[in-house]
Amino acid sequence: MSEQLYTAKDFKSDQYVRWCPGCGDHALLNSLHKAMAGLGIAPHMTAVISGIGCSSRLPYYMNTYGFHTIHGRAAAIATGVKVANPELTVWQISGDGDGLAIGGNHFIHALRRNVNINIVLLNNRIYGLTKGQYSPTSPRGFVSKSSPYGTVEDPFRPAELAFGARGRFFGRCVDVDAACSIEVLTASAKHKGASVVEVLQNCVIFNDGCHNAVATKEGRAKNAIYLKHGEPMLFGENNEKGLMQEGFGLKVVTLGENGITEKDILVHNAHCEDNTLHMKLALMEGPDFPIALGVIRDVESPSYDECVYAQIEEVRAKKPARTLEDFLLSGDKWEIK
Ligand SMILES: Cc1ncc(C[n+]2csc(CCOP(=O)(O)OP(=O)(O)O)c2C)c(N)n1
Ligand code: SF4
Repeated sequence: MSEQLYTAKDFKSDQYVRWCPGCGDHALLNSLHKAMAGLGIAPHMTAVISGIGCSSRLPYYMNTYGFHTIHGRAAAIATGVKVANPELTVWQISGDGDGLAIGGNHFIHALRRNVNINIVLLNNRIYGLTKGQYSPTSPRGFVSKSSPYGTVEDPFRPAELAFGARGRFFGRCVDVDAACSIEVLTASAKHKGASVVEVLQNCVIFNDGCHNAVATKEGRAKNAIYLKHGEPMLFGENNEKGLMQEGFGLKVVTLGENGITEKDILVHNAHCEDNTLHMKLALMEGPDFPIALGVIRDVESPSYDECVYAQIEEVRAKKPARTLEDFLLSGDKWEIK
C-alpha cells in the first residue's frame, strides 16, 4: 500500500476559526481537510473559492490557494480559475443563499457547462451571516426575521435544480457525519466535470435543528439511506428495509414481509445516464421515505475546460499562426527604412 503523501494538517491554515461554537461548518471543514489529504493533491495545486456568507469564510482556514470573492459569484470566479489554470483542483464553497439565491444563475450555468469544479453547498436553509433571513431552501411557511408570518413560497431543492441544469454529479452528506462527508467529497473531486455536494448543515444560532432527523447517528440509522453504487438500497437500524420501484415511483418495503427478499430491492446505479431514478432518490424525504446520503449521481462527460483547450489545439493545428509573433509576422509586412 502506498503511503499517504499529506495529512489533514497540511491543509489547515493558522487562522482563528470564527464560526459560532457548534456550527456545522466546523465539522465539514475538518472533513474537507481529511478528504484533501486522502486525495494526495498538493496544497499548492488546490484552490478554494467562495462567495459571501458564514460558510464562505472557509478559504481562510485552508492552507491552499483561496479567494473569498463576491456574494453569489463564486461559481463564475471558480470557472475562471479552472479555465485559466486547468492543472489546479478547484473547490467552490457556497451557502444556500450564496449559491442558490444571488448566485443561482452562476450555479446552473456552471453545471450546464460542466466546468471541472467541486461545488460544496452548505445548506442550513437560512442566511446565517446576515442574521437569519429566509433563503431559497427554507421550507414553505418558514418564520424568520424577513418572513415574520411565514414564507408563502416553495423552496428550491438543490438536487432538482442541479439535475434540471444537467448536473452530472450530485452527492449529499450531513455536516457531523465525517465518514460519509469524506467519502462524498473525495468522490466529487475525482469526478471529471462539475460536481455538487449538498451538505446538510446546522446553524445553531438562526436555524438550530434544521436537519434534526439525520443530525445524530441514531437518527441517520432510522431516517437515512446510504447509497453506494452497485449495492442494494437497504436501510434501517438492521438494514431491514429497502426501496423498490412502484409504478413511476419508489416504495419502502420491509424484508421478510410479503415474501420480499434482498433480490427484490433496487440496486443503486450512480453511473446511469438517465437521471430519472437519481432525481426520485434525491427528492425522498421523511416521514414516509429516508433521506438519501452518499453519491446519488456520478456520470462522466467531457468538461468545459478540457473542451476549451482541445478547441484551442484544434484551431492552432489548422492555422499557420501559432503564437502572437507568428500572427504579427504572417500577413503583409513592410520594412520602414
Ligand atoms: C451583493 C450583496 N447582497 C447582499 C449581501 C448580504 N449578504 C451577505 S451574506 C448573505 C447570505 C448568506 O447566506 P448563505 O449563503 O446561505 O450563507 P451562510 O451565512 O448561511 O453560511 C447576504 C444576503 C452581500 N454581502 N452582497
Ligand atoms: S450564524 Fe449559523 S451559520 Fe453562521 S457561523 Fe453561526 S452557526 Fe454557523
